[in-house]
Amino acid sequence: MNQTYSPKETDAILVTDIQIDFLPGGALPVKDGDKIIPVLNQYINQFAKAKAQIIASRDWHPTNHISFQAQGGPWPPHCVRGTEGAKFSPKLKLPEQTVVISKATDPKLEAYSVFDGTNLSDELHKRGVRRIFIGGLATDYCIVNTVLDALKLNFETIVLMDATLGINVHPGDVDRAIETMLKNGAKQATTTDFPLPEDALPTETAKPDQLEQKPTLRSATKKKARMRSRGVNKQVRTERKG
Ligand code: VGL
Ligand code: ZN
Repeated sequence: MNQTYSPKETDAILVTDIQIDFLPGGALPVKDGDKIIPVLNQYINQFAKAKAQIIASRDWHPTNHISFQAQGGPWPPHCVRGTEGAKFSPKLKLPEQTVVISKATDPKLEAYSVFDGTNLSDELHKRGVRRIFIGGLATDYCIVNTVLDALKLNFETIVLMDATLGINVHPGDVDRAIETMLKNGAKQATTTDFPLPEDALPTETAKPDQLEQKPTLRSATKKKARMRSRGVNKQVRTERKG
């Protein structure tokens, strides 16, 4: 049987690096990277309804970052802080309360993990987070390194398998990254391991007594509106007639 995860307040969803440069057409595109955005949006919506913490990371390099080819690194320039390519995709729907974490900001240091050189751990502890669900880009860099750090810090760590994609510079990199995460204690989940979106509504709105009250409230509002538009006397006459 599938384990069902119900998001709660002590959970966090960490959405990694959904930035223009990592998407098709960008400076360092992940193939089909845009396809996971609607899936992420659906998870984000579900986690927001459950009042879980929403965290979004971004690769946020200075122009002379060590990971760029001009500095002897492996990558073309990408996600240079303040540029168009470093922006989150406009298709990603991040709620207002999202905590944004910028990473790999030191020119001299590569940092794939969102924990590396950031205040992510403090943010999570401050909010009482125990479980981290992670999705985004790229499985074989940011995600595997972040997941291994999360496990070391004793967070229960779940990879959202239908909302992550990798680069695969060497064929098999993504498969190896997944194997490494699982071997170190990460769990994996997909959309089907979560309650259907309509079941995930806050419990108050689903209480039968409140649903029964709804028609009453609605007719009371209508009555008031009629009284306002027609005047009290007319309203009284209408009611006598009825
Ligand atoms: C990443 C490649 C280059 C990542 C960052 O965070 O996944 N990958 N820079
Ligand atoms: Zn980078």
